[in-house]
Amino acid sequence: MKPVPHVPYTALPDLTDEERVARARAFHEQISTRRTCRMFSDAPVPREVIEEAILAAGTAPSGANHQPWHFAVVSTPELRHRIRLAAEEEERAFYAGKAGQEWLDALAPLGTDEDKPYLDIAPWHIVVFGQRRGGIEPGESKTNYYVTESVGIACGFLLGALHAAGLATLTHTPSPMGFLRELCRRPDGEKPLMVIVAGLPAPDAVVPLHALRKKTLKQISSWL
Ligand code: IYR
Repeated sequence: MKPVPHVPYTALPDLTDEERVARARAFHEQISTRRTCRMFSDAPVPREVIEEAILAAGTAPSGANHQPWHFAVVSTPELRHRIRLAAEEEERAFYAGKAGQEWLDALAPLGTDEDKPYLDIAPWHIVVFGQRRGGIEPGESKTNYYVTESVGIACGFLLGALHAAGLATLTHTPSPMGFLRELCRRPDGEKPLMVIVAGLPAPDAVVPLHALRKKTLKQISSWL
C-alpha cells in the first residue's frame, strides 16, 4: 500500500468467535424475512425513514469511491401516478409478447402482470439512477467505474435498511425504463436502474410461494 492520508481501522467491535457466529446468524435470520411486496397499504411512512435508508445506501463501496448513484424520491400522488401509467404502458407491451415466451414462463409462478396498482398506493418510490460520469467532488465530471455493480450494492444496502426499519419493499424494473429519467428530471448521463417501492404491506398482502424458495448453501457456494 502506498501512503495516503488515513485513519485507524477502528470501526468493528471486539467480539468472540461465538459472538461473530451469533451475529452472522441473527443477520441472516433478519434479512431472510424480507419479502418482495406487491400489495401495499397507503399508510404513510415518515420521510426520515427514507432519508436514513438512503444515507445507509450512500455508504456502499463504489468504484474509486465516486458514489455514482442518485436516488430520486417520489412521494406525490401525481408523480407516482405518472410513473404508474408510464410503467404500465411498457409492461403491456412486455406481457403482450415483447418479453418472449421463455421469460413469460419464468415469471408465471410469480403471477405478475401489467397492472401495477401498488405504484399508486405505496407512499414512496425511490428511483435509482447510475451516473456514467461524476467523481467525488460536487460538479465534477470524471469517468465513473463499475457503475452498475456499485449501484447494485447500494440498492442492496437500501433494501436492507428499509427492511430493518420495518418497511416492505419491491424492486421494480420496467423495461425499457428511460421514461424515469424524464419523469424524475434527471440528466442524460444518468441511467435509471430500478424503482424501489417502499411502504407498509396491505393487511391482506400475500407472497407467492415461488418467492420463498431459496437455494441452499450447497447450491450457491463452493469452498476451495
Ligand atoms: N418488469 C415486469 C416483469 C418482471 C420481470 C422480472 I425478471 C421479475 O422478477 C418480475 C417482473 C413487472 O414488473 O411485472
